[in-house]
Amino acid sequence: MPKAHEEAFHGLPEPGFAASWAERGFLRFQVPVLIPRILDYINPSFLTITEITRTIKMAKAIVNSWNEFDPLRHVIVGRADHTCIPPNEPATEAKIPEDSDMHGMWGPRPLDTVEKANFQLDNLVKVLESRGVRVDRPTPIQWNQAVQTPDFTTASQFGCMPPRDVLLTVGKEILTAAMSFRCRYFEYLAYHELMQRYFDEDPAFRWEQAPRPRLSEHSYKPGYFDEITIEQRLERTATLDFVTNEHEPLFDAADVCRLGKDLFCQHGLTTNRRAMEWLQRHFPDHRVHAVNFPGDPYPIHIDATFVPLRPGLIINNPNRRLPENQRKIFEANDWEIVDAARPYHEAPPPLCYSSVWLSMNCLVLDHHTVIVEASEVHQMEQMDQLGMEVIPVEFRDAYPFGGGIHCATADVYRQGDCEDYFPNQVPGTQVRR
Ligand code: DAV
Repeated sequence: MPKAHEEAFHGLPEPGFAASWAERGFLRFQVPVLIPRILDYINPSFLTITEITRTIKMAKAIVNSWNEFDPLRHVIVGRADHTCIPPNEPATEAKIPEDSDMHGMWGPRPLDTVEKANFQLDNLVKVLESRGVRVDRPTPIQWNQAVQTPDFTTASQFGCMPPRDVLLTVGKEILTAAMSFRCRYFEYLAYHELMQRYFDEDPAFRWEQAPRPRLSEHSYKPGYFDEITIEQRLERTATLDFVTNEHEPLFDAADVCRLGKDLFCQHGLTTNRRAMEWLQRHFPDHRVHAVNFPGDPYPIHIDATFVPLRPGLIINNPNRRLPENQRKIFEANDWEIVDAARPYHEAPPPLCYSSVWLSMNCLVLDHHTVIVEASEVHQMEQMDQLGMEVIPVEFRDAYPFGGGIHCATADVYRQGDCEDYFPNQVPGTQVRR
């Protein structure tokens, strides 16, 4: 654990030690966190008792994030340690190139690649901290362990580089997703210590878990990944035919785009309709929408496809455009959807499961600032034209471990409340009409 985090971690209040809490914890940890948050919320020209009370309440909050773009104050950044290439399983198809040494192999990734990925992840942490964002890290477990449940076995697990896939932050809640990959069944354990800490520090934090799926053979379409042409794959995904069926609710957190009161969920390989119905019942004050993006032969996660930069502005992958009928709700509320810039690279790095479109998998720090992968010159230029300050960060060595800069992070705290950005609802996308 790098020195700065170790210190921050050990400086936290421990329950039951009131004296040391007051002396060490509050002064060393809480005060530096609270003062900027209090200042954020104070508008000196309109101080009323209600506002002061609200300010103090918000200042105590550790967990709060309603969207993808409000000012980021606290985030989790993943780690590459012990990451494995999992064996084949029904939900996935290991996309290892034919001519690679690792073709047909699974198990721990080579150590030098782990070190390179961790170097870039640690650098991302430094950049975030230099911008005043507090950063927490997961505790990796030995992912090279087999898993056996009453319904399935898998010979290895995956890793905890992409917290975005498993943790869905909605307001004061962090929800562990019901993921469809067997190798990811216990991934949430890497975040257990952090969740416990947020639970102790923040009286309003809701620590939640979606129904644990069974992931038996009944949840998948047999033969889905058998040899077929890309055209046939595109036909299938356009007609909402995915490897996961509707047997039980399944979703990855990275399929959910959070825009205040509205949650836009990508229906694809990793998220089904039943999960959207579950999310709608679980978040009764939200409106859950189903979206899909024809043009993607492997639709996994919305964050290299449909990426909001600020209220009213989204970049959309030009190979995976949102269909006309699903755009209406954005048009009716004056949101602009622009084509994202082309990726700089023609191929992803070796042993990477994601596409070149990680170019648009950026992390928005606030309505005017965004972190983009440093070699993605076209995407950086477009961001600049769209009025964003761009912070370039090298990240391609981390891609094979589970994705880009957005994937590698999960929100803990963004300043701001739940806004209604879509007061004009249009039929066509809502899960409940
Ligand atoms: O385009 O391969 C990657 C998204 C990872 N969260 C893609 C999607």
